[in-house]
Amino acid sequence: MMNNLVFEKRINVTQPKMPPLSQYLGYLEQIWENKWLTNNGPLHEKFKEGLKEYLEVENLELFTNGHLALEIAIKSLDLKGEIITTPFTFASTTHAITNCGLTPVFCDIDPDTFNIDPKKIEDKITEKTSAILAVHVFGIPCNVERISEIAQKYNLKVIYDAAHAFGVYKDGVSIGNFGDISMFSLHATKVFNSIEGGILTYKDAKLSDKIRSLRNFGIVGSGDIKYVGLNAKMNEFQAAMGLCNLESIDQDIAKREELFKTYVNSLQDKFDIKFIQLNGTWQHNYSYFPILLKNKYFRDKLHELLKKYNVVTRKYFYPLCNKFDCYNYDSGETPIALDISQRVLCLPLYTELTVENVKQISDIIVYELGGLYEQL
Ligand code: T4K
Repeated sequence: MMNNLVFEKRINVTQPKMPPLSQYLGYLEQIWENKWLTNNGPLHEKFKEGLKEYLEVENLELFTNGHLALEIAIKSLDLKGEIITTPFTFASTTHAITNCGLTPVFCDIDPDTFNIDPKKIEDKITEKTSAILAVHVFGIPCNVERISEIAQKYNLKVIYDAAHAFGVYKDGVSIGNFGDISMFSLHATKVFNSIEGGILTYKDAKLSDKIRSLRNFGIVGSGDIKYVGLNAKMNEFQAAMGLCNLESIDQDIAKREELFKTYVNSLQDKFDIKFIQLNGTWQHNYSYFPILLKNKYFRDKLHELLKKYNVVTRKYFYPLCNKFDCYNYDSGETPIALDISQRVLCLPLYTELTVENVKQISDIIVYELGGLYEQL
């Protein structure tokens, strides 16, 4: 234990980006003036336009959170039967499929990107398959070209859970432009937050009325109820936070990049630690800093040892979704995902962290892993 490196204040895996209070108060004054709190208010509309521009997409709607947005994406496409998906994700992805009355079929992942492995998708397709729900996990883009080819061949819809991928580009194209629909989460713990919040971006403009209706109890213009909808509307307080944070998003991502690269420089070639490999074909948002340890023993030990330094890491995503108590699927069918889930650890990464903090966390990791390797 290096007692001189213990943090006085706890460092969590993430911390929400907060704008200057005065900036948010300016929007609160507008809300007090407008007396319009939710249901497509003026800040909601302004935020929506700002996001369409920032994400470079034609069609976009806002939601109270990412999870309900994902359920609405599934409902809007009238999907039935089975959806092929990844088990290496947050519970939300699998729950959305199940809550919509469909069956998730788990496909293994690529060990380099942690995303669904397109080479294994075709084996999972049956006559009941209606869609692929892939996740750009940790903001790493899926193999969107190959997924699109498979979807066209078998006439499947493609939904991307882009909860982690706000601000990511693939070959110069903003990530929300792939597949039929993409969902972004604007939760407090994300690169870009509106307290809670979600976005759907989608290819077919004809879906707009249905998506808006599903978000508002299934009510259509005439006042009739056409769909079994939800209440998933974003309110004005959320939109205000989003508008504030949109002003600083490019600086926030640049700050994350600096911290991400500091981790890479401090940890590369140390004790076989592996991390996301950046390459020239995509632009990252530096949303998470997952590392892979040698095995589960080292991962769990390091997680516990770091707590003694007041550093709280997270085992995103462990256990796998196909190992949850509430489901009864065979996680043995996805051995690579199982292995990654047992070795992964996400280190703290957020805009208010300093380069010094990251160097300190890295020094602790190198020191403690050194101790663990010596005991081997
Ligand atoms: N799909 C994927 C792939 C997702 O990862 C998610 C959400 C979704 C869909 C659904 O999107 P949303 O419906 O959430 O928009 C967190 C988030 O709650 C969740 O949004 C996120 N993924 C998931 C990966 O992480 P927890 O259970 O780890 O959150 P919690 O409360 O433990 O917070 C994590 C850390 O953040 C804590 O150490 C403390 C810090 N924190 C958190 C909050 C809420 C703060 O400092 N301030 C805060 O206000 O799920």
